[in-house]
Amino acid sequence: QLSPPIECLTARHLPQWLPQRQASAHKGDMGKVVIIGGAEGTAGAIRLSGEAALRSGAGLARVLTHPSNIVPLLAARPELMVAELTPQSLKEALDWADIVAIGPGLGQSDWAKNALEDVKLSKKTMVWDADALNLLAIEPDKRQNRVLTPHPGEAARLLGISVAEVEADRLAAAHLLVQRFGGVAVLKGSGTIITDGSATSIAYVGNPGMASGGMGDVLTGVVTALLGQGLEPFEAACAAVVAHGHAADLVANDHGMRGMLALDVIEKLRISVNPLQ
Ligand code: NPW
Ligand code: AMP
Ligand code: MG
Repeated sequence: QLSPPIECLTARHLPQWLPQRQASAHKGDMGKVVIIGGAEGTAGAIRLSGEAALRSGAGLARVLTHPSNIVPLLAARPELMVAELTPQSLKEALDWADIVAIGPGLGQSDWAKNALEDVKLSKKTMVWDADALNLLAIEPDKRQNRVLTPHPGEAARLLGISVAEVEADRLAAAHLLVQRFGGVAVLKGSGTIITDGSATSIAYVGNPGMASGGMGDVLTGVVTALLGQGLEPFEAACAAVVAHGHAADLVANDHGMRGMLALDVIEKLRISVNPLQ
């Protein structure tokens, strides 16, 4: 039996996923997203996800986080709505949101585990990253309403194999992630693979300048925002990976790769998520 072809994605694909906004667009239409994460000391991760969601066009972005992160986050990005992550705030936010992302900087404490248990009850479309994936590796489940964004280390934990085994056959690892956990898998790294188990794409964007802390937290925000703007999970994941990688390529064109920061990539998202039609 022949496998379906694997599509190779480049920045030229962006206009097909990211049409111009309608003149009548309003913030309630552009995606109400909630992003959950940021234990004590990792305000950075959740700030990067929240800011990337806004720079990718989310209409309204709420962040639920550790109380110590609230003031720094609001000072850095007043456009975000920030609140303490409690069972009550989470319940309200899950009712309000169109899309839910969880994991960046979340940690694996009981506080984190309880939040993930509550999120699991939601039928909203979700993005699981970072510590949400580490917790999923401990307590696996399968669901379709979810985009998973593991790096090879997280994929290895999810699959119970070594990083070397993931990297030896990235395509097989990505398919196995979907078989075991459902939904859409984004296996990050050079040549990011996106699959929903039937359609599969590989992204020819991005560069080794992205090998620095916080880059994946940015991708989480981009996927979440594009889901909020109505893209289907597989196309949102493809478009996000390409917009994110292309933004990093624009940074590299201007300044080179070494010393590239996640915030530099967010700055260039303003170009990559607004492709010329
Ligand atoms: P090694 O080191 O090569 O043996 P972890 P994390 C392995 C938050 N962050 N790409 C690698 O193996 C995140 O959101 C906060 C990547 C190592 O064992 C998370 O919540 C920031 N890894 C939390 O920190 C900025 C690869 O995987 C492990 C790999 C932990 O996330 C940083 C690393 O992964 C960060 O985003 C590959 N190609 N190949 C902030 N500013 O607040 C092998 N590995 O242990 O899950 O740690 O990704 O840093
Ligand atoms: P994380 O490890 O979660 O911070 O995610 C890292 C992000 O940077 C992912 O989107 C990776 O695909 C990307 N990235 C890291 N290193 C490279 C590389 N050498 N080439 C292309 N993309 C990379
Ligand atoms: Mg990460």
